[in-house]
Amino acid sequence: MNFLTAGESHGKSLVGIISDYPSGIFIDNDFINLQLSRRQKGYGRGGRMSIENDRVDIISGVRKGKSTGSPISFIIENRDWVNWKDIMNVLPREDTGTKKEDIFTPRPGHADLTGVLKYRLKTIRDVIERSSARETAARVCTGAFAMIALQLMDINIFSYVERIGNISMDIQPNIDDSSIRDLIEKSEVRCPESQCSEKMIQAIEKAKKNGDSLGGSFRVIIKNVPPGLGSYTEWSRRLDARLAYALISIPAVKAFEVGNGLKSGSLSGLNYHDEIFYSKDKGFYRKTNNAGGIEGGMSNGENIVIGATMKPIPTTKSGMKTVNIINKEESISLKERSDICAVPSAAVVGEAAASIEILSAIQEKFGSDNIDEILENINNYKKYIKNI
Ligand code: EPS
Repeated sequence: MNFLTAGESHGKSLVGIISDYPSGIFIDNDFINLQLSRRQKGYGRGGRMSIENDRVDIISGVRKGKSTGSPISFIIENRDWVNWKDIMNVLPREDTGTKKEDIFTPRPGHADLTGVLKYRLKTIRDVIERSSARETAARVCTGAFAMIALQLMDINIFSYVERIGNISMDIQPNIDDSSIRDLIEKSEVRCPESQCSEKMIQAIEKAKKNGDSLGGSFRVIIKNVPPGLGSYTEWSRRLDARLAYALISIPAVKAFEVGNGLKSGSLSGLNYHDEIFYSKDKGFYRKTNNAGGIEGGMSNGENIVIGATMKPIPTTKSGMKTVNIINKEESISLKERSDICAVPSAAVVGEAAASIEILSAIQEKFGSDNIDEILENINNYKKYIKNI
């Protein structure tokens, strides 16, 4: 599947177009809306989230509840738009001359300065409307379509937050524990360890008091992926590289990891690599998963475990030193309403981004027109592997 998103943070709405989505899939609007609401949650979010109530409005590609194979298009309305109608007017009109419209003090760490230079824009407003992480609502919506398809293949995805600021989980949780997903969803920071969740919330509170912001790390787990998605044959087909692209493109994400990738450089080969075993009912399997379910750029049949680190949000209440782009005088950076910490939301976006890549890789291997055809091909492949 391919997709394109459009829309400004305070424009009328966000828009998405998905092409090459298989036909014959029942599209559950409630499920999509649930994913949109999960993205809106998380301790540390700013005032915008109490204005919005993100809901999908499907425009095409679905008839009588089922995908038809035609391009799917959807809209997510921005409720806040009513407060921005003049500033965001698409028709020619006079500048409002307000502080909200005429922004000249770029935030260190944001797209502000380079965006203005690159597109020859007169105000930073033109940059931040699109570079805003609000775009990720459209990505979560697209990802929800992918998840619906993946569920039919018994592939499921979840995420958790392992670090916020300098608070991190001491040990990795048991991702095969059936209660873990409940613990994650119950935590306001998507951390399965309750004491750690509390400490993370306190850290966010402290940052808020200091007019500061926080980043952190999250992990995305994808279970029951058949071996052989992606390929070692060409650089652009490597599944780990594609997942890296999907996660790094989430605003503010600065680092990506597959399994124990960050530690891999400090371990010896004998200690890092996952030994291979065989049993009649499991087939080929590993007892460890340092590779995060990907070897040679292909899924190997184990859980896919990927991680990403998000930098602290560049909009801070205190502001930072910057230069006014008009008079070139030293100044303090733009102070707009923003989040203090959005790592829990980024984790939900990570699930969506990974789902899109996994479904695309499934379609490459097993076909893309119709869901029944894809499921038949997967079953045949699984039978072949079992009887090998
Ligand atoms: C966001 C909407 C934005 C920000 C945030 C994410 O709304 P507003 O700018 O109106 O407060 O809360 O975006 C950023 C942190 C950013 O740097 O752009 C959302 O819907 O996720």
